[in-house]
Amino acid sequence: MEHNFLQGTDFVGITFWIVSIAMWASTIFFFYEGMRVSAKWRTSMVVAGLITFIAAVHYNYMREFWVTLGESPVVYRYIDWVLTVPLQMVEFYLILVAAGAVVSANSFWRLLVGTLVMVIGGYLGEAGYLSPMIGFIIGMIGWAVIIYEIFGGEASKAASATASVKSAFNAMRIIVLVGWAIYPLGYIFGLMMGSVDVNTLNGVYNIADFVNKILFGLIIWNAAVKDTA
Ligand SMILES: *C/C=C(C)/C=C/C=C(C)/C=C/C1=C(C)CCCC1(C)C
Repeated sequence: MEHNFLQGTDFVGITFWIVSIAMWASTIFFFYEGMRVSAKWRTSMVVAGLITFIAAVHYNYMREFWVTLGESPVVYRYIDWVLTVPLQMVEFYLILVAAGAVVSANSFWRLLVGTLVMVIGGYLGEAGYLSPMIGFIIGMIGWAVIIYEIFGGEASKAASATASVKSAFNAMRIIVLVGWAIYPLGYIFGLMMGSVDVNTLNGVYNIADFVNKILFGLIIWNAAVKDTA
């Protein structure tokens, strides 16, 4: 029987469904909780909710694309990332400001340019405009710029801050270093092993998005609630 509904054997399709619903639920949670934290955290909570909201909309399309065609929803995935990854840098910047760090606009622009190079490099490699290897190298350069900036550069110096702001800042650094590392792994095992493995690629990306958007928002929420109390 031909139909376009999710099959119980389509495990990657199941992750698309779970992540899409989790993104909607987290969005409601972040917006709602944002109303009860202290004023200086509200923008951060709104941005966390915008990130999961943008992802939720794209996951609805990606899920249908995958279930119907069984192919990688490359364009939707990267439109999502080109919006949400820079927003995460905005979030990082907001935490720094809340932490009392003096961060120049230049530092913020370096973070932003790093994310764009990373995402555009990945897209060109995945969509076939460049070889997967060249796209990967460009993407890694962008990521390296971000890592340098938040571990060694100006944005690494969170000055006077409460314990909860400091722990939020550290957790965000770990997200960018460890949580984000899941994506290049998906790219390597999905695209660079001689043949394209769409299941590995999308399954790994879906798990990574769950960690880096929802867990990321929960870290900020946790700091905001503790700091408010
Ligand atoms: C919400 C979406 C997020 C946080 C997406 C993050 C994406 C990356 C960290 C992608 C990284 C990549 C490289 C470092 C190398 C080239 C391939 C990419 C684009 C997968």
